[in-house]
Amino acid sequence: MSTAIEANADGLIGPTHSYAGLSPGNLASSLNKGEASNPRAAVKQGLQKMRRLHDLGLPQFILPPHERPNIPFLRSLGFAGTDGEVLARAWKEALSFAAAACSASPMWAANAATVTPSADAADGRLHFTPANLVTNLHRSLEHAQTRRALQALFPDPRRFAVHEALPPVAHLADEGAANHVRLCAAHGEPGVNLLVWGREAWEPWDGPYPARQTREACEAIVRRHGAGRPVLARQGKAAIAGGTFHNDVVCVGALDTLFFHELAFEDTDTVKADIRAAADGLFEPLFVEVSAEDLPLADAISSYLFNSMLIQVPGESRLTLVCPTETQENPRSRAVTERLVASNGPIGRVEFVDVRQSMRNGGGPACLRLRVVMTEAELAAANPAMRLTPELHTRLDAWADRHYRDTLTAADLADPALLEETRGALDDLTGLLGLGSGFYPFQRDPAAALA
Ligand code: SUG
Repeated sequence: MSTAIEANADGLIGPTHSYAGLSPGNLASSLNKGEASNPRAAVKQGLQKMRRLHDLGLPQFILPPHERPNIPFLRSLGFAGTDGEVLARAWKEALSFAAAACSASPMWAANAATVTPSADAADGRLHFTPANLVTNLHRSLEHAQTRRALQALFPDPRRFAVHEALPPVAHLADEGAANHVRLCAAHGEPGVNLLVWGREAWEPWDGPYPARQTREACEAIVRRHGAGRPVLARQGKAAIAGGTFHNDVVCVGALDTLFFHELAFEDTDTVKADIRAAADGLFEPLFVEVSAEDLPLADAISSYLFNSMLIQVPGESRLTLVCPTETQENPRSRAVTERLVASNGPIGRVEFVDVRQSMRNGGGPACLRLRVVMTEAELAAANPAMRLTPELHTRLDAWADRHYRDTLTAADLADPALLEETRGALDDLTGLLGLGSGFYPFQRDPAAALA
C-alpha cells in the first residue's frame, strides 16, 4: 500500500470555443446553439479554476487544446486546396462537418480517458484508455490527439500505460471518466471501480436521446486495465431522457462517499448492494442520495449540483464540493448544499467557481478535469512542464490575452484568419508547455499549413 493524492488534468479551453448545438441530449448545448461565445473569458475561467485547485493543494496538470479547425479531418472528406480553401469549401458545402471540425470540445477532460490508478491495476501501472467518443461526430475526432497529450504528460511506460482508444464503433461507445467513479478508504489503497453504462451493445435503443456508453465498453476497459473490484451499473433511463448525457451530470464520488441523484441509476438498491459487496474488507461506503422531491431532475441538470468536484483538501477531514455558480443561483440546489454542510455528513464545505462559458455547452467543473490518483513516484515521473504553477498560470493568462478573441460566432469560424490565429496560439503554447514542435498536425506538415 502506498500514499497517493488525487491530481487533476484539465483541458485548456481552445480558441474556437463556440456554441454550435452539436450534442443531442445535452440540453445546454441545444439551448445555446448559435449564441456568440467568448473564448478568451472561457479559457481564463478554466485557468482560474485550475489555479484554485492548485492553491487548495492538489497537483494540477494541463491538457493542451487540439488543433481546430481540424483541416486533416476535412481533407479526409475530400475537400481540397489550401487549408483556407478547405475550410471555406467545407463551410459552404457541408455545414455540420465544418462545425464539428471547429469544436473546442477536447476541453472536457472528464471525457478524455478512463483512468485506473496503480493501486487497482493488476500490473501496478497507472492505466489510461482514451475515450473513443463515437456517439457525437465532433467528439469522435479527439482520441488520437488526446492519446498524444497523455503520452506527453505520462511518458514513462514502466509506470504509465496509455492505451489506444477502444475500436471506434457504436458497440463499444465510450465516454471515459465521466461514467466512472472510484471509491476507496484512502487514494493509495485499492478501491472499488463503479462504471456506469447506458445501453448494451446489441440492445435496440428507443430513448429520445442517445445512450453514450455501452456495457461492453466498460467490460473491455476493466479487462485491459486489469482493474480490481469493478461494479457495473446501468444509468437511469429516465435520467438519460431528462438530459443526463453522462453519469457525472447526476453523480460524483470521492473516497468512501457517493453523492448522487435518486434517478441516476436504473436500480439504485442493487448498485448500493454491489458497491458494499465490492468494498467488503476495505471500507464502508457512504451513500448521500438526493431525492427528486428535494431536487427535481431538471433542477439538478440546469444547476449542475452533481457535476461538481468532490475533493479531499490536504489536511481537512471532511470533503469539499466545488460547484459551478449556477448551483448557488438555483434555490433548490443551494438548499441541498446548505443541508450537506450543516449535517454531520462527509461533505463539510462547498465552494463555487465561475465556468459559465463552458457551462453553456453542458460542461461544469467536473467535466473540465480528468482525475488521476498518483503516488509520489508517479508524480515525480509526470512531465513537469505540463504542471500548473502560479508562474505558468500568469504566462497562460497573458498568452490568452495575446491570441484569443473575446467574441466568436458561427460565421467567424469560417474565417481563414481564425485558422492562422489558432495555429499561432498553439505554436506559442507548445513552447510554453515544452511540447516540442511536432505536437500538432500542422507543425508536422508545414506545407499544408500555408493557407
Ligand atoms: O459531450 N458538449 C459536451 C459536454 C461534455 C461534458 N462532459 C461531462 N459531462 N463530463 C458533450 O456534450 C457541446 C458542443 C457544442 O454544442 O458546440 C458539447 O460537445
